[in-house]
Parts: sequence; structure tokens; C-alpha cells
Amino acid sequence: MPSQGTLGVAVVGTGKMGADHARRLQRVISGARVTAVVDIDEERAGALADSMDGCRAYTEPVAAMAAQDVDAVLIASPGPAHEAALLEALDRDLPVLCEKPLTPDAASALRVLEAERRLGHRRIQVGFMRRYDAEYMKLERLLHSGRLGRALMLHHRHRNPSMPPWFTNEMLINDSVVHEMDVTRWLLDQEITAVTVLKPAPSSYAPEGMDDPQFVLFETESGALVDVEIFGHCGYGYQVHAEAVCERGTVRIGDESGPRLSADGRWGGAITPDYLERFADAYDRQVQAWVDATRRGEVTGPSVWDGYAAAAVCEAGVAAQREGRRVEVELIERPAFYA
Ligand code: ISE
Repeated sequence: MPSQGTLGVAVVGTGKMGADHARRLQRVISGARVTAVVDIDEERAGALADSMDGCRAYTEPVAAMAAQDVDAVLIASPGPAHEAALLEALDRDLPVLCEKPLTPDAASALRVLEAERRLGHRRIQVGFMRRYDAEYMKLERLLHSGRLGRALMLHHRHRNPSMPPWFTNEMLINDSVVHEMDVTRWLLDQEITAVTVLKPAPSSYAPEGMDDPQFVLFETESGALVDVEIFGHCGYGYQVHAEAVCERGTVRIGDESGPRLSADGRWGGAITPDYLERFADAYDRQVQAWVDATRRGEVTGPSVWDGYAAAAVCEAGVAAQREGRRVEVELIERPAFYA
């Protein structure tokens, strides 16, 4: 499938994430190059295409996917635009890396799942990049080694310095806590069964209409309890921590590992300003793994099932957030196709 051995990738969506992925594919990743960029904002797509040799700008994903030099698609447009692009790519049997969330709700995620099953083989990897972060990978290996016994609780902290002006209360669940939903399912190797959202008195820096921070509680199949502090406007930097409390020990990741400076009678370090920096290595590893697998004709990494399961937990989370009650997660039975 790759033309001349190099994978020609169409990047759909040229906002913050799409532009970063295009740069990564062009400058960091081996075995791929960006042959198309797509955005409804013609000028923005054009400017990005002009910065890369042999890249064309399109305003419609369909047109880019039909191009001769497009072998695979990286979708980084806003969540509501994902379903149409995913179905189009499946129709053309094109490999896809789709930024999270797979789609904004469980019903649309299920339609994508059904389409991939009809195709008869996996084509889509979902961009849950924390699975490619070195510390998360060590945590996952440790938990699965059994050395610490069963995991009883997870504590997650997810702090952003601020959110863009268009960010909503629901997006704190759908775009931010969705990461903790995925890593919880992956680390504990089980589904989340119920969600509760509690809200402290909001920070005076919370924008109008947003309850910030929030405290989200997951229950899981085995009876583990998982809490997530989601803070959209902590003001001081981007921090993601996770701690597992197990029968025979605890393990914590996310404490800044950068250089620890001692000077002028103080010690300390820096906090990353945003997720692109904090998870830069994880994004690189994820995209390289996708390109490598695609060139081998394989699909690895988080699947459409993972995207659908996260969407179902998001739906419960948004209802819990809105209605102030515990909401159970509704999931179909996992198809053998995604075993
Ligand atoms: C953003 O969309 C991300 O995916 C980041 O990883 C997350 O930390 C942030 O809260 C989201 O807005």
C-alpha cells in the first residue's frame, strides 16, 4: 500500500493538534510524509501545505482520501467531524489514526464499530497517546506483572493551566477526563461500570458556566474505585499524575522528572506548560508505532472498541455531571472481533 515505501498521510484538521502531527510526521517520524492536509479553513490548510514539499491542501476529507498519493489518514479535526471522516476512510479501506475522542457519543462510536466489523478487519487506531508515555508504560507493566497484587484504587490528577474560551463543562469530561477513562480501562484491564461527578465550590478563575475543578469517581467491574481531579484552570502549568494503590504496594507516576535545580538556597524544577510538551515523546512514539504497523499491513494500539467504551463512559460522565447522581455505564457485549 505505501507508495514508494513511504506512507503518504492525509492530516485532517489543521488546528493545534493537526498542525503538531503534521510537523511530527514531516520532521520526526520515519517512513511517512504528509501528502495532504484538510481543513474547512482553506487559508489555514493552504499555509500548512505550503510549508511542506509535495503536500496539497483540501477543504474536504473525501477529496484528500481520493488522491493517488494518500495511503493513510490521521484525523485531528474536532470530535463531531470524526464519524463522517472515519466512515469514508473505512469505505476506502484506508488505515486511520484518529485523535480522541473517537466520536462525541456512544451511538456514533457504535456506528463506526459496526462499519469496521462489516469491513472485516481492523483499520482504525484511536489516539489515546498516554498508552505510549514511558511512565504510563512502566506502570502498566508493573500492574500486569502481578508483583503488587490486585489494584484496589487509582488516583488521577489532571491539571491544565487554562482552557480555550470555547471549552465547555461537558468537554472537561469528553476531551479531558476521557484520557483517564482510557488509561483506567487499560491499566486495570476491565471496564468502568459507573460514574459519579462531585463539584467543590468553584475556583474564582473558573469561566462563566464552568464548574472547575471537578472530582470524578469511576467504579469498575472488579470493584476498584478510581478518582480523577480534573482542573481546567489551575493557572500554573500542565500536570498529570497517576497513583495505583495495590494490595502489596503503591506506585505513582507523573512527578516531574526533568532536571532538579539547586541554587540560591532553593531546589526545584519546571512544570510543562501544556500537553504537547508534557506528552511530546508519547505522541512521537504513538505516531511512529502507527506508521510502522501500517507499513507492515497491521493495526495495533487502542481500537475502535476502546474508543466506543470510552465514549460510553463519557456519556455516563456527562449525565452524572449534569444530574448530580451516580450513572451506570451502558455497554454492548464486546464483540469477538475486538478480543
Ligand atoms: C486536550 O484535548 C487533550 O487531549 C489533553 O491531553 C488534555 O489534557 C486536555 O485537557 C484536553 O483539552
